[in-house]
Amino acid sequence: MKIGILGLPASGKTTIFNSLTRGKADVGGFGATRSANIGVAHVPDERVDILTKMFKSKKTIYAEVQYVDLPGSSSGELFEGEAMAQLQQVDAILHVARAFEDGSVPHLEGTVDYKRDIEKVAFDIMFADIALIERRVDRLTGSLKTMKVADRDEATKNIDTLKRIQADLENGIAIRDRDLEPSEIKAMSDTFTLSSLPLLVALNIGEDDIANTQALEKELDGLLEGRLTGGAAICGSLEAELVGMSEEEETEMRAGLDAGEPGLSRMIKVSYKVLGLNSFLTVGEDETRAWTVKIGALAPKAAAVIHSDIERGFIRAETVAYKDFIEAGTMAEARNRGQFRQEGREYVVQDGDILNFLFSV
Ligand SMILES: Nc1nc2c(ncn2[C@@H]2O[C@H](COP(=O)(O)OP(=O)(O)OP(=O)(O)O)[C@@H](O)[C@H]2O)c(=O)[nH]1
Ligand SMILES: [Mg+2]
Repeated sequence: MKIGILGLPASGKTTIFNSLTRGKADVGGFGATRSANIGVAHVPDERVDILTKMFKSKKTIYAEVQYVDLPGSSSGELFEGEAMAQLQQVDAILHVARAFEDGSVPHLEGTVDYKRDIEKVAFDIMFADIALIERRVDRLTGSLKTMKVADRDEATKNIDTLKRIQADLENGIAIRDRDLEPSEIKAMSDTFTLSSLPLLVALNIGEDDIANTQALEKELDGLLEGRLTGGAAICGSLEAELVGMSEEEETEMRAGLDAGEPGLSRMIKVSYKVLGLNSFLTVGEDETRAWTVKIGALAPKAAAVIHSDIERGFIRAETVAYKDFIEAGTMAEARNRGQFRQEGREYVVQDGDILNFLFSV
């Protein structure tokens, strides 16, 4: 899973990217990020920590989310050059919206107003799509003349469909908010669009607002009514400070602030939910590990995440739900309780399943 970070100049994109990925990219504002920063965040997962201890695993590996901090332009143009090329590779967009007040950091619009900025970026995304679809329609229309008659009908239909989607975008309907009909999916298949991607918002709040986090997130949820959207409030400057600390120092500092669950953890969890992802777990002396699958994935698809050979030679999966395993305390007891199950190809993997695949190649 890969998430592209964008937002207005100096909204704190790189600051939040650094905290998510424990990176050290240059911050500064107004064009400080000239080329994309790419990094990986670990998905915090207490289950992985607990299982590591129980199995005395030598290694602990968390699920990962890749973040790309997109280069911006000082004029606030979001979709030019390298940024656009990077966006074609992402599974979701993360908009960093500035909510912190700081006189020493200028704002493109002169004032801090995250509602306005969230609306503007959502609008810009749709506006970019209108241009992308227009270009596609022009190209298709241009090629009609030289097309075989048999293909022309189909192409004409696709053009009409694209124009309909464009008209809806002009009326403020993002592609992620539509139920695409099969004909629409087909017409769109060669057209890259941005408003079809899930849209996440990280509200970059000031330190004064940390105590207000819950109320702000509630408000943010109200602003993000559309489908495939979600958000969290993060205090960029605090998180940036914490990245440099040891784990003990960090825990102590967070406890002192009464900030609750770190915004970064919530952000990653919201991303998981909006993208429709689950984690399954594998355990053993060598390693305890979390893996990412799409909700609804069948056992062989989950096996493929580990290795294509395991999917190819899939025989069956042995599984116990994390919760059941913890209650039972050992695999043997889970077996006694009938909670250690054998599942076949049609099994739909659940979040928190501890899985072992039997396969032969
Ligand atoms: N007070 C305060 N300052 C912040 C916060 N987050 C970022 N900043 C400051 O805002 C400035 C811009 O931060 P960056 O993270 O570089 O912002 P950016 O969006 O990546 O900027 P560009 O890549 O240049 O568009 C820096 O001086 C940061 O230190 C915050 O939560 N509070
Ligand atoms: Mg930056």
